[in-house]
Amino acid sequence: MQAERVWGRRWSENTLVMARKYMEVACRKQTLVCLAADRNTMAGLFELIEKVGSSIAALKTHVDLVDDWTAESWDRFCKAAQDADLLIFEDRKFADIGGISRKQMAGVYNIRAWSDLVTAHLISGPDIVDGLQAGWSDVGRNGGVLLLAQMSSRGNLLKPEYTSQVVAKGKAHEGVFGFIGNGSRPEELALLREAVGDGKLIWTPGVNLAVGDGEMGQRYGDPREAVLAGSDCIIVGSGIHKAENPAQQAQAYAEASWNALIERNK
Ligand code: 5BU
Repeated sequence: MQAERVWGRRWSENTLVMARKYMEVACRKQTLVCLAADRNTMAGLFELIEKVGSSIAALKTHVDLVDDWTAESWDRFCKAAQDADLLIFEDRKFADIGGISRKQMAGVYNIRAWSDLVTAHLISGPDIVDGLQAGWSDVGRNGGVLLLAQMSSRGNLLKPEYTSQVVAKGKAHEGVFGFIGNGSRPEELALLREAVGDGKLIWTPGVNLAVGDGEMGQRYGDPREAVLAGSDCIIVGSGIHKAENPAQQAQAYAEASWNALIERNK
């Protein structure tokens, strides 16, 4: 099977349903790109799926930044994402105690009903992962939590000591899909991969073909270098959605990430 061959130990050491689903989608579409779909209108979001859906494996959302959000239009948007063979990843960065996080998976946005993945800080302790998993169970669905082990933004407070505790606790938890690492610093990422081993995935924001500083403290590193340092998915936002030709750019990121995965395996 192609996914097993391409992903090697990442596949054999990771049996989480959602992790394997991602690895299969990535192989089918030959891309390790997650698009950060940071558009604030529903029309803008639909346009992104239509233009770049075939070059990406997952769609990362911030459901609370859409100006004209309605439950009905979001439902259609999620169906379009599923039809385009995309995992849906709500970057909600949950951080509360377990019981409240479970409730926050419901509410107006009802994140548990449509997300395949969510992000969480481990600042409140490991019960947050149980709370989020209970949220998906409440509606009979499966999902995976990505824990923030590092961040891409300048001056963030996720220092190495904190990172290693997140990794130690996260590695031991079945409900953890993987970790967010800093895509802008390959050397930090390589250390994270060493600590994580092969049993969990690492996804990385802070990636752009134009490396350097971004808006308001964002930092960018090169997609190929991020994958070679141990990233399993590059999260790219403005590099694609603000490009003059988003379809062409998405394909460039797809090729850079996929070729780097093949190179990593040699
Ligand atoms: P950009 O346009 O490629 O800079 O978008 C990056 C996206 O990744 C954006 O949606 C952020 O919320 C998200 N992000 C990040 O940039 N850095 C982090 O450490 C984390 C998430 Br966690």
